[in-house]
Amino acid sequence: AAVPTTQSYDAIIVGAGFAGLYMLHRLRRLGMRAQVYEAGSDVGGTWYWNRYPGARCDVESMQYSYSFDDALQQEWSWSERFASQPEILRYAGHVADRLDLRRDIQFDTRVTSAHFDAKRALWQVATDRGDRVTARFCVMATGCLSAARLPEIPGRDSFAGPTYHTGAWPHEGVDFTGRRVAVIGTGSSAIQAIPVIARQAAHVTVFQRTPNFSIPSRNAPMDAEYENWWKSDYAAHRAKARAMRTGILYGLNDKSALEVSEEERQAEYERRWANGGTAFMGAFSDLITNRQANDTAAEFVRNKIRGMVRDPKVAEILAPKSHPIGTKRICVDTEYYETFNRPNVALVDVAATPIEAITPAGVRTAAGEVAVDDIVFATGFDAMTGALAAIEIRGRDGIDLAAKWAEGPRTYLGLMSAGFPNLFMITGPGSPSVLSNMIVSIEQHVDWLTDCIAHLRARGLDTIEPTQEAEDGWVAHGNEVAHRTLYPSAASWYMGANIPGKPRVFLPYIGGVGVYREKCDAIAAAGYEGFRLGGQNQAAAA
Ligand code: NA7
Repeated sequence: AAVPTTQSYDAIIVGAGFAGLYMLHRLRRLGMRAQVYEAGSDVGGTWYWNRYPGARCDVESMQYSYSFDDALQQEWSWSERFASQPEILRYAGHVADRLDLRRDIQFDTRVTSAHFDAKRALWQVATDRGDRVTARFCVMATGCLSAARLPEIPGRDSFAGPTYHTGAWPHEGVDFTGRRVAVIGTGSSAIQAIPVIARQAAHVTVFQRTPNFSIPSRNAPMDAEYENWWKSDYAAHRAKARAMRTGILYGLNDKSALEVSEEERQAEYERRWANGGTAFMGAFSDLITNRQANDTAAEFVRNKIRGMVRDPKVAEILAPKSHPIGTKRICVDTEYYETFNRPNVALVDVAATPIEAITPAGVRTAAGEVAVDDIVFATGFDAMTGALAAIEIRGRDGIDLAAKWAEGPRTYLGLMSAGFPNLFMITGPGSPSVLSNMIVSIEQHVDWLTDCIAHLRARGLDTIEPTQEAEDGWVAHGNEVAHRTLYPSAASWYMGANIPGKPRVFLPYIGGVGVYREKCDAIAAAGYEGFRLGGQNQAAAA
């Protein structure tokens, strides 16, 4: 039997991470009634769930924060160059308190479906707690790396001991003292967690399928002078960051790696290696577009790995050779490679000897069984589309979003999909999202959406929806830009390659944060070009 709709709102926001929090704040300021549903018991999104040891942001803390409120950015102090998960979570909590956001957030609640009622131009939203509500607008602030994924390994659930996924870590923490631990995966999460677990556990066995390139973070307590430099002119620095390709302010060299001497090239890499962090990829302008240029950076890092890891056989297994550097998300670490010099750490090359099964006692590969007490799955996420696919989303004429996206996501600007009026995605597929400083991209989307909703209201309009033509054009453009780079050559989660059966489509927009913002702004300035705006009583809504 149908449960009656009990509440109506102007907007429903799904998720109370950095996107949902800021969206709520902005809609309130428009005088709208918005309700947020959040699966976790508190705010923070990614930083609420990913509590694994060593979890840390790979964007510098002075840049990984909201910029919309100067008092907020001035009063908050980060204790380290790269903030740890607990500190970022405290920050999210601080923002929620300061803006009094929690009173409009219902926690421990998952949205299960969202259906568009075309007659009334309203979204009907249902939750796993029995809520049945309606709203004119529905904003998916569901995150890009929020649907944790366990691999299909035979016997996976037969293991006798505890298992963990980095993206759903127990809140009380895990004590690995005296224990033998298996870590499956060597992506960003594993690379942060392994050194910390290895210092505590009796023994760690790392199961690596594909090695990754990682740059030392050179993390350190916050330098007071550096903090002051940012804060003394925060607005100007932020403005510069917003115009950058990644939304992160750091020095980009506009020279090609191939136009300089070997000496100059090595010096540039050395300087960036010593500085630490993802700014390494800014060493030359053509690292992600020219394979030969890329090879020089990749070989530099491989040589660093060979220098850090004492056993040459282990070093070769750790040195990535199958993908260009940067085409899988570049990792940032603290003593990752050095950890393999520890007597209590072993590396299993799963590419050579694949995992055959998980047994009650441990992990069995073609090379034999490794007995362990705990298994840590650092196996990643169903990126960018997984969280949306988990909700039954039906637009006009009952069309199902997952079905529409069966061959890969189709959006206009990564903000909306044709046939789904008033359904917005924050940092959706087709926007820079995971290729950028997420907070910069989140603020850009939320600001754009707020202006868009204000525009509709000012004109007495009810709906906005992209045209099929605009969407097709954007998808084609996104593919075209991606294929000008080396990215599609790697079997990465950017390509959907980590999920068996997921179509291979380059998910984020690679044209750059600054360029993308200009496009979005120009489209708005032209009266929301490529969108159809309608009113309930207007023929245009049909
Ligand atoms: P990632 O980057 O998707 O890494 C997942 C890792 O797990 C990666 O090394 C995978 O190897 C490995 N994996 C996945 N399935 C298996 C199986 N079946 N057997 C062996 N190894 C497997 O996820 P993270 O959580 O580290 O990082 C995600 C993002 O979060 C990160 O980029 C930051 O933005 C934050 P593969 O490469 O597929 O061979």
